[in-house]
Amino acid sequence: MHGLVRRTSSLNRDRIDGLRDAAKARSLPFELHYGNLIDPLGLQAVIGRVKPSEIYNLASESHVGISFEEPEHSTSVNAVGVLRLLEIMRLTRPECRFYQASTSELFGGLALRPREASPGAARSPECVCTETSPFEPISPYAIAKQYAHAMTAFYRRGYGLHASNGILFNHESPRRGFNFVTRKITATLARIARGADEVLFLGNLDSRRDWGYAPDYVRAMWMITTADVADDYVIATGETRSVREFVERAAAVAGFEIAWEGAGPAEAGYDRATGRRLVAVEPRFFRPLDHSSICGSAAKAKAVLGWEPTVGFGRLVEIMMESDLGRA
Ligand code: F7E
Repeated sequence: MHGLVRRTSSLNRDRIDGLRDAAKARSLPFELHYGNLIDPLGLQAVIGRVKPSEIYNLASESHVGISFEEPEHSTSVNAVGVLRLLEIMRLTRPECRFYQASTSELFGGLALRPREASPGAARSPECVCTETSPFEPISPYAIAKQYAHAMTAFYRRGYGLHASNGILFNHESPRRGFNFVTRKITATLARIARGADEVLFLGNLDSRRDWGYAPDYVRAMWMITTADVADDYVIATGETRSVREFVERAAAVAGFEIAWEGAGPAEAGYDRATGRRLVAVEPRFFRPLDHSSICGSAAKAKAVLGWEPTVGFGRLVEIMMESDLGRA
């Protein structure tokens, strides 16, 4: 097992620390190499040295919100970086299998189209996306990922490489970075419960996502890459929940019951028992463009690969919240 890591002035590898021991326990080699998707010569050198049989490209400027601030960097890494990898593979290691971390963000704009509400529905029906749904990216992140998605499919069709896209909806775990909304919620509420923080500041509370459990999705990546035939697959749970619901569930695990008051930027969440303000809305966490109601159908992954998620929304929130309460 080999990993590519970016050089940083301080080490930030705590999330992969366990991998070395896991590899050792299975008598597998484990080696990290410095590399960067914006440095093709470095990539070529590593691929030449390691001679991989499978490449999983999860490297990305992966924060959608930050991609609005750094659109060119996002494009260089998320779009052209993938072309660099594919071209090196084609020229030097065509027998290698390739997995591209594609994304549900490709469908973002579909959620902004007006849709017919079903009679009696409290809100518009969700847009259920499949492998044949049209792409409508609405962020620099997603526009770059669309290029990478198309290139991966092109190297498969045009050059016969075993190259697949996993169109993954949001996948979360205690290893999620702190500036993604799920982990921000669980880590901050855990600190609040332990008296080490006061208020959780969030953007759009009514934004909805199809949230699954990352280990289930990593299993899907492996199933996609080791399948006889390379192809593209949507990986999702099929249901959406709002940021607000995530907060309520996580707060309940930490022993709080949230009562919402106010509206828009003045809305806040209070602990029903003490009246203390625990959640507040902060306009800077809103994005110039965002979507809020797409979910995915993983029917093809189920039919062809036998993949299904094993952890639902409630258990996912518990796993993350319990982990952060333990850390705090
Ligand atoms: O935002 C809203 C925010 O940053 C989720 C990446 O892995 O999944 C992820 O992208 C929602 C958005 O993830 C805050 O506006 C409210 O509507 O956790 P997120 P994401 O943008 O969905 C996809 C599939 C990927 O491919 C990406 O790489 O939550 N939200 N308040 C907030 N979001 C953040 N980050 N922080 C807030 O305070």
